[in-house]
Parts: sequence; structure tokens; C-alpha cells
Amino acid sequence: MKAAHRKESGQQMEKLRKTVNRLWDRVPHYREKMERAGVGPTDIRSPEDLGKLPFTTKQDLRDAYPFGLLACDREELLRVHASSGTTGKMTIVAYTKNDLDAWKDCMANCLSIAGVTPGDTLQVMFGYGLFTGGLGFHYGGEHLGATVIPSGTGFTERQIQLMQDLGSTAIACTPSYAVHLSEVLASKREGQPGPGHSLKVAILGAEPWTEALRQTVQAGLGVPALDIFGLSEVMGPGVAIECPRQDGLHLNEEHFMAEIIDPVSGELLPDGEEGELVLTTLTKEALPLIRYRTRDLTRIIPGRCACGRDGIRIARIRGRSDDMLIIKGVNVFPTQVEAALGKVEGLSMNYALEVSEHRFVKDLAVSVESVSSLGELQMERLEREAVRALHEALGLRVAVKVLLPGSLERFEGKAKRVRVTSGA
Ligand code: DLL
Repeated sequence: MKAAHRKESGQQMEKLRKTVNRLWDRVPHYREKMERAGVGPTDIRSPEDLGKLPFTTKQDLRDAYPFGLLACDREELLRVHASSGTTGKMTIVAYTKNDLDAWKDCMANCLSIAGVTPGDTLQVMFGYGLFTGGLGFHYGGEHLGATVIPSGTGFTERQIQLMQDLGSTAIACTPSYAVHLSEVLASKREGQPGPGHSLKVAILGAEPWTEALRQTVQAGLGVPALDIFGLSEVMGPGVAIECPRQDGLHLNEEHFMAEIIDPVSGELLPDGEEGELVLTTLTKEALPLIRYRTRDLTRIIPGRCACGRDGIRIARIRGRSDDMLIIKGVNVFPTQVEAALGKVEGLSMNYALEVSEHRFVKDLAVSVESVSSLGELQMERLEREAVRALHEALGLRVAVKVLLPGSLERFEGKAKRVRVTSGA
């Protein structure tokens, strides 16, 4: 099957050439990289030529901290954001006026794909500040013509009150927070009729999640839960989003080109094969990125979506290549654990992974809450079932502890599911 970057319109090529020229002319780091790779702007004539360009990595951004990769004058910057730095030193991302306009267009487009319309009320439960989630949704929502409630993270009771009193029709938050929100809502509504809200959609992202977690959220809130993807390095939320068909995320091709590569060899992979997502920005002025290695693992879904859009779709992100745990020689992604736990009736989607290391061998233990309070015997039965489900999914025997509801920590932003301890 043919590899990525098809369906490029002349427009996309034009934008790509412009981006490459801009970097060549204005960013010495990029010019040096291109020269080292023996490629210059005149070599970029067809979409296949994208592959001649060198990759950009997180390390390039770190080395250039804070403004070393800037492709505009410092005075042209209207805003900066920063990546959280959970996997190393913080990186700064920057936006010109046109970048902010493009971002809000992108986000308004995503919200519209998700079914949000002018007149809807969008409650943004992502963090406002250096993180791109809050302000990304905020300006996109306003640009679309929705009423935006910038409620930010946490204060779940107050979130619910706002949702009810102001009649929110859409919410945006992390999938793990949506689980928590639905639990708190359920406990407050016990015995009362109706859902207790006017929502029609939940738009969730910023962390990997599975179909099992989607089902939990949808059952809890009674509305579709759609996946939105993005990363601060290339913009923020708004790179790709699911439509209500829930069959892959539509890439915003006006602004990005996508490739999937083998994370080890760097070779381009054919459509349908899972690998690392590589993104090239097409419209950025302040911080254009060529072939940025996201470390996110996904695949391009071949064919046209039943919604009628025929652009590139990516599958939900399985995780980051650096999220992968090697447990007794077996590669394990936290999302595989989540998917396996989701198969056991009676277990919730609140779980934690504990990785311990003894003489260079890592072991995994999983804690997971039951949906309701159970007796000892029932908990033990759930534990046995979870061990079996994990064994089937991973080929590993993993210790499982089933806990009572409410035992594990809840997260307002990105969930931190994995804890590493050094063993005896
Ligand atoms: O998480 C931007 C965002 C905000 C996306 C709100 C969606 C909603 P960063 O903090 O830079 O930006 O983190 C980017 O988060 O490379 C992925 O590893 C992960 N990620 C983001 N969205 C998803 C998703 C924002 N839908 C990193 N599924 C990315 C899986 C996701 N992982």
C-alpha cells in the first residue's frame, strides 16, 4: 500500500515550500541541518521530497531553548506556551498573530467536526496557562461562536454546578478527568431522574485512552466522547479530531502534513502500519517544524470515513514510544493494561501501574478500583479475572490488587498512571 503524504493538494506543496524557504532563510539551525543532509529548498518539488528533509526532535527544541528556532522577529510574538517538561527540560513554543489566528481556525474546525455549533455552550476544563489545552479550546470555541466557560481544572462540584446552571452542551477535558466527573455527577444524582446535564458531546484528549475508557465515559455521561489530539510543539490541541463516527481522527491538513515512520530505522511506513507520527507544519510563522518526531504511536487509516471526509485519518494514539515499559522482556503500553481491565465487568477505569526493578528486571503490579463496594470474596474473584485478562493481553502474569471505589488518586489534568519504585 502506498505510504503517507498522498492527497496533497497543490496548496499543501506551496505551503510546504514556503515553510522550507522560511526556515532556510531565517533559522541557522535548520539551514545547517538541511545542508548536512544535502538538501535545500529547491529540492522540494513533490510530496515525496518531504522525505529528503531531516527530522526535528524534542532535543532540537531543548537545545534551542528558549528562542533559538524562532523564524520571526522576537517583536512579532504575541504569545508563548510551554510544554510541561515531564520527559525532560521544558520547551517554549511561540506564536505570531497569524499563528494564533490559524490555531483558533483549526480549533473551531475541530469543534465543528465534533458537532459543536454557534450558540452551544462549551465548558473548558483544561488547564489555562502555559499548557495549551485551556486557551486553545477557549479561542477556538469563541471563534466558532460558542459561549465559552473557562472553568479550568479541578473543583469538580463547581464544574457540575456550572454545567447544570449554565446549560453546558459540550465539555472539554482529559479522558481520565471525564471518568471522575461522571462518577461525582452520578453520586450527586443518586435516585434522581434524568442525566442532570444538557451535554451533547464530550471532547477529550491530551493523554492516551482506550475504547474501554470511552465506553465508561459514554455510559456515565450518556453522550458521545470524541478524541482530540495535539501537541504544543506544533500548535496545541487541534491537530486532529474524531468525528461522531468515531472511526479515526481527521487530520487538519490545511496546517499539517503527517507521515508514519518506523521509530527505529526512521523509514516511512505504508498506510495502515503502526509507527511514530511525524508532523510537518504548513502555516506556522514563529516556530515552523519540519518532520517533527512526535514519539506518538499510531497509524494512518486507509480509505474514506463514513462521514464523507476523505482526508487523512489517524488511529487513536496507542501511547508514546517512551511510555513503553519492558516487563520481563515483554513490551507493555499502559493503554494495553487499560484495554484488558476494561474487559472485566465490575472493574472501573481508575487504575495505577507500579513498576519495580530488581537486578535490572522490571516487574509490574496493577491496582484498580471496583465499580462498587464489594465483599472480600467478590474482590478476589475480580482480581483473578483481571490477572487472566492481563495474561491474555500481554502474555505476562501481573499481580492485581482490586481496591474499593475512591481509593486511588484522581487527576485534574493528564493522569499519571505509572509509578516506578526500585525493588529490594
Ligand atoms: O496535550 C495538547 C492538547 C490539549 C491535546 C488538549 C488535546 C487536548 P502537550 O502537553 O504538548 O499538548 O502534550 C502533547 O500529549 O504528544 C501525546 O503524547 C499526548 N496527547 C495529546 N492528545 C492526545 C490524545 C497537549 N488525544 C502530547 N491521545 C502528545 C493520546 C495524546 N495522546
